[in-house]
Amino acid sequence: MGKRQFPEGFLWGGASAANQIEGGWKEGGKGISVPDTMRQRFDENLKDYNVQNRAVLSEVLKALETEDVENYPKRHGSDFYHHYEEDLAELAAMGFKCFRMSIAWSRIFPRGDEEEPNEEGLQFYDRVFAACRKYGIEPLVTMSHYEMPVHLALHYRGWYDRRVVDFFLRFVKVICERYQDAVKYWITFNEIDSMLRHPYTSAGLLEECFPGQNFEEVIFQAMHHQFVASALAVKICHETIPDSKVGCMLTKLTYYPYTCKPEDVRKAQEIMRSTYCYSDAQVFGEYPRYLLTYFKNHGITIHKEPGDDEIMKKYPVDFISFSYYNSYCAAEDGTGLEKSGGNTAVGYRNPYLKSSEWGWQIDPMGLRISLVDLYDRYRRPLFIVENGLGAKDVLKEDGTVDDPYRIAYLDAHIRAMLDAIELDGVDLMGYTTWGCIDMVSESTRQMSKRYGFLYVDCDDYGHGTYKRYRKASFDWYRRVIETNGGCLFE
Ligand code: BGP
Repeated sequence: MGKRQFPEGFLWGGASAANQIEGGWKEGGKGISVPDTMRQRFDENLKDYNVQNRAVLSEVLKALETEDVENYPKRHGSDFYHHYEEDLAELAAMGFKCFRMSIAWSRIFPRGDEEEPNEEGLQFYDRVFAACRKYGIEPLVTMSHYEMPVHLALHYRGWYDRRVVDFFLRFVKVICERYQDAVKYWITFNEIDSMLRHPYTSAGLLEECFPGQNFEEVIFQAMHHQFVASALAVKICHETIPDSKVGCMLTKLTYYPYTCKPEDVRKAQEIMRSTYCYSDAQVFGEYPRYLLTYFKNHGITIHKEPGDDEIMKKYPVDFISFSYYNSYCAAEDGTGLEKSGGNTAVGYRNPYLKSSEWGWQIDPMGLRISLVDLYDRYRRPLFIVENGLGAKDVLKEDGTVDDPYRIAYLDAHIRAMLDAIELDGVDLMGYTTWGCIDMVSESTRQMSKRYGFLYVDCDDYGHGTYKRYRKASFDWYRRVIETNGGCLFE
């Protein structure tokens, strides 16, 4: 093999989400969003691997009565709202080709059901995209990253209500038209599959709002609405921005059989299928037969409007994007096995792998396996839009942060990506590491679970100067991008 390098034009960069990075929760006419109502959970045992339990209505209502920012970390984020210019300059200094971000729905439609958008919110993103352009950074924009206006969750019961599809499409139309010259790459819903694991975050669904109903059926109904909305968002995007590329996004949950016992292998297959079914629907444009079988066996009935099937079929996605952090083990009978945590899911601990401080098992080979599985299944370009290591970094007195553990993690995953491209023939468009600037964690809402190349001086309660400091990984990643990955093989 000759000199090892990533393909020309590979989109190197980093990723973020408005609700975790922006702060400015009430500025510029922004409405209150679902994540603004989510309290910190530092007092809980975060290692009990049950960090994504379901939200409760009374807690949400309580949140709406308080201006407290300390205990509602998504309200302060990393204050990107006021730091975007310097942040993008720093990302450009690292050589970023691409920056994944989301547009907060509640900045554009504060309640979600207005007829007209909030001009001030639109202007904020005008400025962000202008800065991206200035630095030659291609934005990759998620239309919905766990951040619906809370009004839609409480007054319409979230994505269960069909009218929310129309509200969302109004938002999509507005942002596609407004940013047609600025944004070419789009993602419709972040981790669409996560709705089953955290229905309030993903779809504004609170169980108490559906008394007497089968809540799983409610979730699948909301999921159907997101499938239709996603397909129509692809349509709007393609019609408004002819050279645009639109992707779906899934949580890549990679499960291995705990042993070679056929029962364990079957169990792993079952779980893997249950994560693929959402991308199957968005790529093949129809419900996979095994999901329909599941509905039948569990008495789940989805209401479809006439034309929904045709819409899903007609507007599939252009690429498949996904998050990958770790792998899991599956066993038919888990008695006596130790659990391990991960990106919104739980599995059994793999004795061959090490874990992060949050118990997520580190597995670069699992990324290569995931890439091959996805590419063989879909034969469409893939985009890794989240990957990284959440760790407790220490800012030293001289303003430096040593994070060799992060460099080691990313190094190994990037090598696995290149193996997938060069040895396994996978078509990979790009790589945006998660949380390139430190931001509030999604699952634990901690600031101290850091992923970035830039350290943000802010603690779990939002106290600090919010000043940014380059970590050791900053220069390392700059070199990786500069050499198109080549420096890893020198
Ligand atoms: C994904 C989400 C991100 C993100 C990431 C890391 O599920 O799309 O929003 O935060 O996981 O998870 P955490 O922040 O919980 O460590």
